[in-house]
Amino acid sequence: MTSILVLNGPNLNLLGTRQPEIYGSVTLAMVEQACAAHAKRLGLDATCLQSNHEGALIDAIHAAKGQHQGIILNAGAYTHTSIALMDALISVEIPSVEVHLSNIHAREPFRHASYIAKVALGQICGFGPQGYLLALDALAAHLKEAGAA
Ligand code: CA2
Repeated sequence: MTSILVLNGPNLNLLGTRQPEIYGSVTLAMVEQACAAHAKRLGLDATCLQSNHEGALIDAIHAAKGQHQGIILNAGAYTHTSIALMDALISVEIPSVEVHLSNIHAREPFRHASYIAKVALGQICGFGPQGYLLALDALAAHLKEAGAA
């Protein structure tokens, strides 16, 4: 079965516990549950992982090769800093979609730039947890079009 890796980066384990005015009140466990259910509706399998460590995120991307056909990545603050994460995505050649809960372009200027956007199929931001489901839709359509699902 076509499998999607849903990868969340630093501090996203705190989702639903702090700063609800920016990130809402839904927990990461709820987001992951919604991803699994939506993937099933699309005939896909979703594996969800979260790490606060850049190297662990890179390892997860490397390990995705041959296991997952698509990656959904909310790299948190590493989005704006990590050439290493960008290089990892390039190296595995797995189509990816970048997700952010908040509209990073309506926030501080340092959040406007993304290394992930340079190598992802596209970026979805500002729709809260719904963004992950939109990303699943986008990857499902892309993989179908590419004959990979
Ligand atoms: O909007 C997003 O999804 C972000 O990736 C979230 C990152 C931020 O650095 C990016 O610029 C945009 C921060 C994640 C922090 O998550 C928390 C969630 C709840 C409470 C505290 C932090």
